[in-house]
Amino acid sequence: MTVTRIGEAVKRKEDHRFITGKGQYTDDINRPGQTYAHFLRSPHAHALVRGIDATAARALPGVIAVFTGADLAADNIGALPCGWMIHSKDGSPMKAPGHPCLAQGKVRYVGDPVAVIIAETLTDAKDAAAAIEVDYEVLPAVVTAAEAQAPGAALVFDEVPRNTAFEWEIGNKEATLRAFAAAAHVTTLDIVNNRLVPNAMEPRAALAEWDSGNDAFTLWTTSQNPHVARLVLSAFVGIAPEHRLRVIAPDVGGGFGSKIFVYPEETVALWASKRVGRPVKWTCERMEAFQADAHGRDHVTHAELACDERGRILGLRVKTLANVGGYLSLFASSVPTYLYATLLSGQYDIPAIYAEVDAVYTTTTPVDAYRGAGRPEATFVVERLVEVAARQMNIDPATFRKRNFITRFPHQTPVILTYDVGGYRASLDKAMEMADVKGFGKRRREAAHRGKLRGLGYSAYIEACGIAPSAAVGSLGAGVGLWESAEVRVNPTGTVEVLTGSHSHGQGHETTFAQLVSARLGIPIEQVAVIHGDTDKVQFGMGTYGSRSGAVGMSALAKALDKVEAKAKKIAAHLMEAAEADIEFRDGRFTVVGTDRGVAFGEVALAAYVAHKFPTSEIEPGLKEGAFYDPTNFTFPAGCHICEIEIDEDTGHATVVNWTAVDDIGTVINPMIAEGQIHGGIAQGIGQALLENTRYDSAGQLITGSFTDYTMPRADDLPAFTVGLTTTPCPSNPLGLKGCGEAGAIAAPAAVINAVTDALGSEDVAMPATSEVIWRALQRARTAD
Ligand code: MCN
Repeated sequence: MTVTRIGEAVKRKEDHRFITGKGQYTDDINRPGQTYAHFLRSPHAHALVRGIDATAARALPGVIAVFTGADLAADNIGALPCGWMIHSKDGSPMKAPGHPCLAQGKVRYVGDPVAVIIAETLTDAKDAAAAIEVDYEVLPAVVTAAEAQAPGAALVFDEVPRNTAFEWEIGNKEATLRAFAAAAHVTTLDIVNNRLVPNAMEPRAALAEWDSGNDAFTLWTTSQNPHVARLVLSAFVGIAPEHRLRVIAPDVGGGFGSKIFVYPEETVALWASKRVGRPVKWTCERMEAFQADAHGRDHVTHAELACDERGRILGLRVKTLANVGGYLSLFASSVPTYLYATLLSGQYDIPAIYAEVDAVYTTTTPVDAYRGAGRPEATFVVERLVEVAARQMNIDPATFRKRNFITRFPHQTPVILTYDVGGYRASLDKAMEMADVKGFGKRRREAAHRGKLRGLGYSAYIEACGIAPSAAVGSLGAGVGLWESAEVRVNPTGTVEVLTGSHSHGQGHETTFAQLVSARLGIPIEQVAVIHGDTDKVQFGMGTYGSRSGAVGMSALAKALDKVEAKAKKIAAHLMEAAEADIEFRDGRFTVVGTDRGVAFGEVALAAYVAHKFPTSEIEPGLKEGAFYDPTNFTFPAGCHICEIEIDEDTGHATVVNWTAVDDIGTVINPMIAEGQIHGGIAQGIGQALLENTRYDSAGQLITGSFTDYTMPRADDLPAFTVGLTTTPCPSNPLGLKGCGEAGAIAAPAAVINAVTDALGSEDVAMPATSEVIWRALQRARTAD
């Protein structure tokens, strides 16, 4: 039995069940009499659905029902909502015609669900899908945002001209124009931020059950935010009143943002469970997930940086086309706007910034949040511009960065955010020392002897985490702020249950939240259970994304613990017949200051319930407290990653040989978990930079639709990471925490590409910098020579 401390590398409590195969994922759960759902999906990127004939399918053995969009409409099941409202620069509201769960007359991407078959077995359901006749009138596909905006392009929605959902702007256009007019040097880059498929280890799944006796539903599902899912399914889609819908997100095997949204399949399974009067199970298959899970990134950006003759940044100008796919997914409007363009100041003191973002429909899978969501795209733009500008001006890239870092806090950027605290130079200096930048020249020369080109790249990233304080979100013009809830239930024996609205799907909350309780109450971590992911147990919560669970979820827990301690103190005072003001709580004991009298936390807990040695007219029995926490600002994790890469001159193959990450994530609860989070993010960032790409052909067919064509990073693609920390505690939450869950994915792509371009001596290389891309760059350079 161990009492843990904040800052201690406690091993993850949940890992015992995961590594012994005792985790309970949605697909592990089965209900008596359950049926199986299979979705018939569009083989076309863009087509009118003239008719669906399911007569033959319905007659096949094992088939219980076949439903189409018409059945949902007949039951008044609404479209999926389209997230935060964005207004275009002309003041008009974004054009979001809605996302039907099953096609209503038209399909808008390959994989768009057209019908669902409910059958006794999955095989029966799949066989029946082959027997459904769909009369499609195929329309031209539009795959890229530029193509979709071109005159004469096919319209994804008839009512959305130029396929443009919104044309948004941020910053000061005139001031930026003036900055560029005064510039001694302008750096220009055209950047493609490649589209990614999230590929969580566990695919999405749903098991829905309708209780006819109470007309109530239970949905087990792979959600990162079960309460928000319940709210959407109830208030927007209209499946059932909120109190008659229980959503349980049991163990979830990763999400990386892709499980925040309410998708068609989970919604249809829930609705269908009542229609067929039996539980309905659906588990996405891997290749199906490539088409059906929301993708990430897919920005095309024209970016310019204006500098004076000494390399001081004067202004930054950006025009980004964000491909949102066939429908506007739940957070798709906020990712390329509030989460992207507000971070375009990076770590730099930039006097003037102006950014324009067009969100464009195409006939591709919808695009939404994926680890970092907007912030990796912003970091990539800023860190590539800075790197290229430095090289063009013959200034050492580290010196260029230091010359432009923000050094005074709080710092108001020209793109709304107020950075509270930071130490950017300290992170860069520490990273340079840990990476032995001084010895790089020698390593480069040694590599050249082996026929390798060696390069070094920096990425000084910043992110806004702890999404999303009401105060800050209000100033961004969006209506909703996102707080978090926590309840601490102290049992009579002194053990504790924490109920949190955060959801752990790989981040180790069962350990870190328990660690906080153990440290605060002085009780062994083994005596603390963390309960999450069930709307019947936790009343409401906003869930996990935007690296918010530490900064917001644990702050709510800290607030609830304050209340527990305050009440326990009152009880302890009565137990020891002392004045409350004389009671001190430390290391799990309440003592009367200046005496040897004391009671353990457990004794107070017992007294709170069963041995009322206190007037219940004054103090209510029991020890259970709850809190909601709404932060006053985002947290701003920042740091510097340095990548060292070697390129084989003959094949173009790039090998990441060293990785140094110095991150400022404020106070650290559990360094082992935080490091693990940073490692995972770096792996994903390296994947984006070197390997992963989502490609459609001109007909809108996904040609990277499996792991055969879509290259995920593997262990042998990655070096051992060297991770260090600098710490500036966050002033806007009681624990001083900043998030760490996305940092690696935000920092890594720019560090890799900066290293590749350094090795090649070229200015630009597109992501992913595969062997072919690099080999071609080498050939071009040779031809130019
Ligand atoms: N932590 C800490 N000290 C800090 C900050 C955090 O010890 N200063 C701990 C926290 O207590 C928590 C973990 O580190 O146990 C991550 O905390 P935080 O940065 O607040 O992130 P969240 O818990 O909110 O997780 C969300 C984040 C996001 S947005 C994505 S995407 C992501 C990520 O976490 N998806 C993941 N990490 C993932 N890890 C796994 N295994 N699977 C995913 O899907």
